[in-house]
Amino acid sequence: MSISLFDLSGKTALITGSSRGLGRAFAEGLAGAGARIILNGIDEARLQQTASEMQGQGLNTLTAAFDVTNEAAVVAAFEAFDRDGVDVDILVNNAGIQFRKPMLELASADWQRVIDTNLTSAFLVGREAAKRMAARGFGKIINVGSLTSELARATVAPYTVAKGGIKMLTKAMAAEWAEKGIQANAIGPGYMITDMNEALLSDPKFDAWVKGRTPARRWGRPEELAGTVIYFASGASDYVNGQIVYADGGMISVL
Ligand code: GCO
Repeated sequence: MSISLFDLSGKTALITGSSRGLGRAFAEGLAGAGARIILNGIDEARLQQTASEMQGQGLNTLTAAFDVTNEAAVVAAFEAFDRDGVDVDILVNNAGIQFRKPMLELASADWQRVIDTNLTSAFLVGREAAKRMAARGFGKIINVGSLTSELARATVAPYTVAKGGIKMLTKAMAAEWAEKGIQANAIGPGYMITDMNEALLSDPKFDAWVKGRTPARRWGRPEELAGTVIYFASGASDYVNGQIVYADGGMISVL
């Protein structure tokens, strides 16, 4: 097996929501495999900080600050890539927020905000990327799902619905875009050590539940997801489409 199957040299990867958390881990992993990285977020200063840190590690990193929930901003961002001669070969639809509240108390605006950020953005950015990937006959789209792509947990309904939608959007992308040379797949992270999960990590009862419910008996580290994303971004997965791989310490596989 040639290791070059996983070599991303000469490829450019756009990772949405990548100034921190899982998105940053995906960016660093793909950069480590040779890809040029375009970081995305809405906070330009934070993006620049992350880009400077990655450039300091010798990683080829650009930034593109735009709101992935704003269709006009997404279209404009890709038009700018076109003008600059930047081909997005790999797209990681990672942007996402969490909002924990029982549905009986949930405002529709909060519901909509989560759906827009965690699901609709993957369609908006995926569509613009796929238009250009199809013209070149090549593209890799990796959507970021969750354990909640399969199982529901109380108080995170909009997140769960969005992540379930991510799994099926991935299959819909495969249905329409595989013949155009695009492979669309998804990763389903387990309970990971991230800022988004700080409230859970600092709750002794929840921490104990995660460790008891996960066969690996621990939370995951963001950098542990890099291998799965590199696999889906590389030539190693050219005949894989519409799949979701759970990197979750085994949680989704056991009662
Ligand atoms: C929660 C967590 C989860 C994890 C992850 C699990 O409130 O249950 O935020 O949603 O972040 O998505 O796969």
